[in-house]
Amino acid sequence: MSGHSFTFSHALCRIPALSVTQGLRAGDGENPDPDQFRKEHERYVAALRKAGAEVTVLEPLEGFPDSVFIEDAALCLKGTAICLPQGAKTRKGETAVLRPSLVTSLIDVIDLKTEGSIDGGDILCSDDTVMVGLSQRTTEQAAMDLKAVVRDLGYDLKILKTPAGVLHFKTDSALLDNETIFSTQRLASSGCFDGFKIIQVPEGEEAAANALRFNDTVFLAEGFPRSVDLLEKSGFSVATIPVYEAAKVDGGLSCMSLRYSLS
Ligand code: CIR
Repeated sequence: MSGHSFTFSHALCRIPALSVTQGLRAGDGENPDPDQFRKEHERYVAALRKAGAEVTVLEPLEGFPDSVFIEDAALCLKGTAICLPQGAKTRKGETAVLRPSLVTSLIDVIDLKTEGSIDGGDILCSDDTVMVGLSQRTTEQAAMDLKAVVRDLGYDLKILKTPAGVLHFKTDSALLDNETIFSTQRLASSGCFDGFKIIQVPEGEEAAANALRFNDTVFLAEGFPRSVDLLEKSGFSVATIPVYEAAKVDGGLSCMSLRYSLS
């Protein structure tokens, strides 16, 4: 089945908690406005529904300020969810709270057993390969342990490196189709995407790299006109979503959903 890494029948999202004001961030930028964040989140959910998915929206978790970034807690491959032990101290309990929803929604749920840690944001999947970027959140041990799990699901796993100072591997890259990756120059220049066609994110628009190919649409964060042009000229159907509040706590488009297929 070709294209299953970007073809989805379902998605899980979580409403931002009011405590998102305490969300982790690298700098000391301003707090997101929770009400505005929720409005943007509604737009995000509506966009996924319009793109053809049945979206389950989970209740906010006040005890976990970053829980809106649901992608970091699990990896979904087709109809199987793999629960991931996250790298940030304040986020470690998110996976356990999410697990019952995964059991309800997906066909199978596996717990990754590892001494290490790994965030979903560091995992980029094509149809047959799981690419893991080692980062401040993701350890080599966890990547190795994940390799054994995904092998049983028919995937090869490649261990790569998230650039220094970049939160997650997918902060800087997105799969556009089975052969094509949208990537920043700083990530692609490492040669990690050899074998793929690379569309380089325009200089100055690096924050557009966390795009999301979802069925026939490539979603981009609002505010990156040169990226929109470039992808449209490359033949992709592009739509933009406002993610200004998520960006204040280092979040982007891919982080706010877990995408999977039951068909
Ligand atoms: C964090 O630092 O964990 C959150 N504030 C942002 C997580 C973004 N997740 C992602 O890129 N997959």
